[in-house]
Amino acid sequence: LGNEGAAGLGYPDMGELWRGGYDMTPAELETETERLWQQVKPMYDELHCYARARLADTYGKDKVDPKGLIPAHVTGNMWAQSWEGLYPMLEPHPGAVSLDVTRAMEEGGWDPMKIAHTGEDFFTSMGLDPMPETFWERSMFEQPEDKEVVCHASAWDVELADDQRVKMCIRPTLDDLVTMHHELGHNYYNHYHTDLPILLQGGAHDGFHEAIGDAIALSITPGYLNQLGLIDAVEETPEAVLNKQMLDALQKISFLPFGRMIDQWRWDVFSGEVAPEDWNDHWWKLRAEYQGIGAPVDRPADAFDPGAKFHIPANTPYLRYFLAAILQFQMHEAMCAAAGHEGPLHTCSVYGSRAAGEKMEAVLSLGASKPWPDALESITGTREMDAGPMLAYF
Ligand code: X8Z
Ligand code: ZN
Repeated sequence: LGNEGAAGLGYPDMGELWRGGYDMTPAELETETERLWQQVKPMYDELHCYARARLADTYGKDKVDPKGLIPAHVTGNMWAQSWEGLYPMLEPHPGAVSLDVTRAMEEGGWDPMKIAHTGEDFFTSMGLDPMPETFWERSMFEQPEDKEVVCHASAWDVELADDQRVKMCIRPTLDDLVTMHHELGHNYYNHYHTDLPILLQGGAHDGFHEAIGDAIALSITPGYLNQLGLIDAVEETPEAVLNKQMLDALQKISFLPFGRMIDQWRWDVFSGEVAPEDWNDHWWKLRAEYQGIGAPVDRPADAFDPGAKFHIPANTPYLRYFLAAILQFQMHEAMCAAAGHEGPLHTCSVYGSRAAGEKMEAVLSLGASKPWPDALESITGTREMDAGPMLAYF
């Protein structure tokens, strides 16, 4: 059905339509995606190598092959898309620094409203507007008890008239604190491009929309967490730094091949290159090729495992998250430079920096009114997506 709609708009299939939104040809976008993936792949390979070795030590070589695929179910994430659940096992220097923010949040009474207000406070500390009053009245911050809802977090601009809302089932975890910033990133983009003509209300490309809140959340450093009272004062020992870098890697680096493969699979499905009877096998082939992840058990012929990932039944394109994973470090680096940060990138928090806020506002206000390289240039000074800052961060 999607392909029929795409054909009506003059595209060969829905994959080409999706790849058509990046100010370049669909084919160029494929090349660009592969270029970025090759830039970060060596870093992912190292993380994968370390993880599978430690997993093999823990569970035994008969369960995890130290030279093979990591079984999907041991990562602590339903889709093996990020591996922070493995942190306690992979912590390089056990006990060198306590990063158990989730426990502190549970004990410190971090309810959904406190998490939402902490998120907004970050943006306003940079001189950005507060969210409209209606945001607080009309959002869903908690899982309701009296009805079923889709808990996958989302941000909404109802009627494109600055009626900003989030729909989340916020729990007191570091993960949800970060996701709160992610969603607010969408709301802030919407808010700042609200005066543009409707066709120009959007991100410079969809990866920009996904990157804004994450770029802000990269400033949730140990120093900032300490300011929030969520961890003890941190000493920057090499061991403590390495532990924090491992936690970051398990969230950010582990995600890269997942972000890359989801739409590779859909591009192949929509183009008809893979027949319906091979859809599930192709899924696991790409999981192995990109992520080095294997199915926990043999999959039956009639399985449809992609259907378990929200964005597949929701028909939400996914390449945006791969691009955002890289772009957010470019934005972070640029905001840190504006804020006058000195020292390694991973120690930078732009909390309270108006100069960084101005950089951010410049991109947000452009919406989709200029080709994305112009928007990127306005914040970073470069017109190319580049994993350099991500590599520098790690
Ligand atoms: O779907 C999301 C956001 C909503 S746009 C919560 N994300 C992807 C996912 O959960 O799979 C954010 C990171 C990747
Ligand atoms: Zn998002």
